Amino acid sequence: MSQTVADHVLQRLRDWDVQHVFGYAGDGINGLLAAWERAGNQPEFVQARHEEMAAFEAVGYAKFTGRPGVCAATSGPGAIHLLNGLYDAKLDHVPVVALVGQTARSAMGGNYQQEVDLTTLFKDVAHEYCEMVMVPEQLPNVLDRAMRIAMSRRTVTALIIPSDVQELEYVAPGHAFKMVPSSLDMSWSAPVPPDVEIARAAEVLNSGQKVAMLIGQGARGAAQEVTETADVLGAGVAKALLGKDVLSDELPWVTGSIGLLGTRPSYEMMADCDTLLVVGSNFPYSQFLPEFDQARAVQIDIDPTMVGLRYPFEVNLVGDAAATLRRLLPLLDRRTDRSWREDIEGKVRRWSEVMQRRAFTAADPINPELVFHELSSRLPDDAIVAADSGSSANWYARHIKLRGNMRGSLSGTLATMGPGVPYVIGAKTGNPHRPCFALVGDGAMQMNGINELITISKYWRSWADPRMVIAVLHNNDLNQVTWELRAMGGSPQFLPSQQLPNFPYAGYARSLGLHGVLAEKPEDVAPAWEEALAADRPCVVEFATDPAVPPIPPHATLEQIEKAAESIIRGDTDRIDMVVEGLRSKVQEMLPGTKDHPDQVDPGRPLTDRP
Ligand SMILES: Cc1ncc(C[n+]2csc(CCOP(=O)(O)OP(=O)(O)O)c2C)c(N)n1
Repeated sequence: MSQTVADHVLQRLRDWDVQHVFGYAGDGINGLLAAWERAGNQPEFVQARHEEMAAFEAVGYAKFTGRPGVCAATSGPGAIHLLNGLYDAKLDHVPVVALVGQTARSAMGGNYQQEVDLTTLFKDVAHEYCEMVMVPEQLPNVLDRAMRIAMSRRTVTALIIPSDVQELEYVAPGHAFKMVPSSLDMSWSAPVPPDVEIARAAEVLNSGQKVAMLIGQGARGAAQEVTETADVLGAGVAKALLGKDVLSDELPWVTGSIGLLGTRPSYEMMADCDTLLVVGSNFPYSQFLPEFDQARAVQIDIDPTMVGLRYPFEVNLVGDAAATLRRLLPLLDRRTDRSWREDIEGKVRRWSEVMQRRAFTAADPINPELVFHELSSRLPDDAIVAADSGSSANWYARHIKLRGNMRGSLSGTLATMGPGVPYVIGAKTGNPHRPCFALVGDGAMQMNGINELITISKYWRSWADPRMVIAVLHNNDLNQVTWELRAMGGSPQFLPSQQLPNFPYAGYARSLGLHGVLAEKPEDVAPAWEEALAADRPCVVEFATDPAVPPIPPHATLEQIEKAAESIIRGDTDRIDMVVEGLRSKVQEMLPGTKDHPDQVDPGRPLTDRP
């Protein structure tokens, strides 16, 4: 029986074992939609509320399954809507393939309805591969290349298929001049640097006494090798946010996140080390790495275009993290003096106590740090966690202890608002047995999360484990930016841009047939999590959190907090509690049991009393 081009596209996606396509309809892809109907919805078309959400869902799917995400949208407006999600994939190095429609060939160039120059529009986001299908014989070659390039370069590729081409009869490329046949098979190999380069790296790493390691998502699959290397070198390991789930946060020498959202032990380890080993990380903020002349440094990265950035590395090894570390390990000298590592472990212990105290510091009404602290110990072993951009990214970075098989991610590089809810929809689509958690601000919920709850209500009954928890930090404020305004310029809060209208998140979830819980006081936080975890369906937990709790960077000084306080005095409309909360959080780090008073800790003592 004859096939249309659209039938062939879906057939080829199935051949690539693509099981889901996240998308939204439109007449620019009507040919594909008709083919989907004929194909019995294989691969399954997962309908988002908005094409940007479809793209985020493809990114979440790819991040949490390791398989390429595929999304589809109509020509013109649908294709334009995909873009932000596609940039999120590109910047976080996630394989996503976009299939978009285009006006019919006969109308092209005629200023026709919905005609947008999609090749130019997608040329940046899909710069490694962006092709228009003009005749059937281009397939399967262009689709195979789109899949292969997205996977091998961990990037975005796009296929633009004009609407009339979708409905043409499919004709395979012939054994002839100017025909390009294609095949599916592909084997993966892990590059390893030459021995002589590995020996150069070993010389650098053996020369110092105080070794700091930084790992990112490129170290995924190398947890064992990273652990052994850190052990031999007596090193501590900091994690860039996208690599947070690579190594357990419960290991005593793991200092946790780094950067503005990072921990104090990571900050101090980088400030004091004499040697640096970076594995699979493109962490951009070099001010959180050692001073340029302070440490001898080695980098390992699989991508030759990404080495040598961020720090004056002496040796840049291009190779797979696990395979390269395995070659490196026999050349490394075991450090017999363990005092550097013991010092790091002590700082990690004390930081954990500080975080506990910060979580239990009083706020009005709920301290957001308490919300994350109470979730951390309750996360099931196979949990998948996504944080949105906003203050929740800070609390996710510092308070959530990922361990074992858990996975976690966020928009690490684009840092866009809005991926929290669609990421877990993508995660759940690919991992229907795993409980998923989205940690989202009220601004991000109002931007798009609320709408995507409708998508959850449409699909949740098909999930093997229906547990999906959407936690909303209801603070009526675009809080992260409010604090950035305060910290950077000491500028007062600009209410027309920062204040958010009220919305009943839990009530709205209930109206959709989901579970909804409202936590209004600190005592409600733990029971709210318990209720959400025990729910027989997806649940929105709305926490009435205090916008006055500052996401303080690890190196913030009391003077900087005072500067923020100044903005309030100069006209910031928020309560004077801002000053009090900021100072109080900082003071938690100075209390007995912290760096200055290591021996007098009482971690069990909740500091719930207000001054
Ligand atoms: C698409 C997009 N728009 C704007 C921003 C800038 N931005 C970063 S965080 C943030 C505030 C987020 O507010 P909310 O979701 O309420 O979380 P909160 O910080 O209050 O916890 C804004 C506006 C962004 N990163 N992405």
